[in-house]
Amino acid sequence: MVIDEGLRRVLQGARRVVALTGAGISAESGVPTFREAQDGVWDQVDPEEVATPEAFRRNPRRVWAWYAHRRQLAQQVAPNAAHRALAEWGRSLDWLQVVTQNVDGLHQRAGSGHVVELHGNIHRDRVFDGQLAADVDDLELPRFPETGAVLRPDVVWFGEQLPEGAIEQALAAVRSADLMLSVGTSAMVQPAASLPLEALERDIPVVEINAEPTPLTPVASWHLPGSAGELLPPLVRSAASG
Ligand code: BV8
Repeated sequence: MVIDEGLRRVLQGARRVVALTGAGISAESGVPTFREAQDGVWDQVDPEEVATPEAFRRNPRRVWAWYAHRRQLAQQVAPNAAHRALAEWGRSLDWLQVVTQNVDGLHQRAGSGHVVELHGNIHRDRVFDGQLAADVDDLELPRFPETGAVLRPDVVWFGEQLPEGAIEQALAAVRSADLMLSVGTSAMVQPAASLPLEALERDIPVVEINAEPTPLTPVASWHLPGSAGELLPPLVRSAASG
């Protein structure tokens, strides 16, 4: 990978970094992204149709089956070189704030100390505060022991607000950063996808690392095409060699 002189200078001068990450950073750990064909049993699933409160209201068992499957996958995989490179870089900077759209918890397992989970965490449950459809057979759904209330995965579905304070924390980090990365995200889901644009509006350089071009590519300061596991370690080494 060729790191041009301009990018090298920005990397070596960076002290406060924000890294926005998406499913692509976990791909090399073996976690399928939404955009790829779902693995095996879930190749018919359209996430925007299943990852919604309405889908859970109507068919909680099907939504739970998809999340239980993905939770098990996430428990079986390990962080990859990309997660580890961000954790390592964070130890030599004033700070590195990970802002992830992923729910797999792999950044924390890799040792990143500052992680904002914009879309929740698949390993946690919370009480479903909506109303299941009248004809739903709600037997065998996971329930909160003390009250018997139906549980749901503690993730953010399409059409739902992000966790309290998450986007504010992410924006605060972007506004005081001197460099922003966008790694392994299709840069389409809002409000996450607006964060790199906020950086660019403040003349904060944005480096995109992604396997394919995205709507961010034309405006990013640098676009490094390829896999996060291959591109992030040398990029962090170049930053640390300053
Ligand atoms: C909200 C958790 C307020 C659950 C997820 C119209 C216009 C604009 C916005 C909207 C609109 N209509 C509705 C909206 C709002 C909506 C939205 O943005 N929709 C999109 C589809 C247009 N957003 C919301 O609803 C959000 N809430 O806005 O609240 C509100 C309230 C009511 C009404 C309106 C607004 C909540 C969104 C959160 C949804 N939850 N995940 C779960 O995980 O099950 S989103 C989920 O999909 C991910 O978190 C991720 O953010 C998103 C995309 O998934 P993928 O594409 O797989 O992953 P990613 O984007 O990361 O892409 C992978 C990339 O990696 C690819 O580009 C690939 O090339 C690359 N790659 C692959 N391998 C590698 C790689 N790159 C590097 N290395 C590799 N090895």
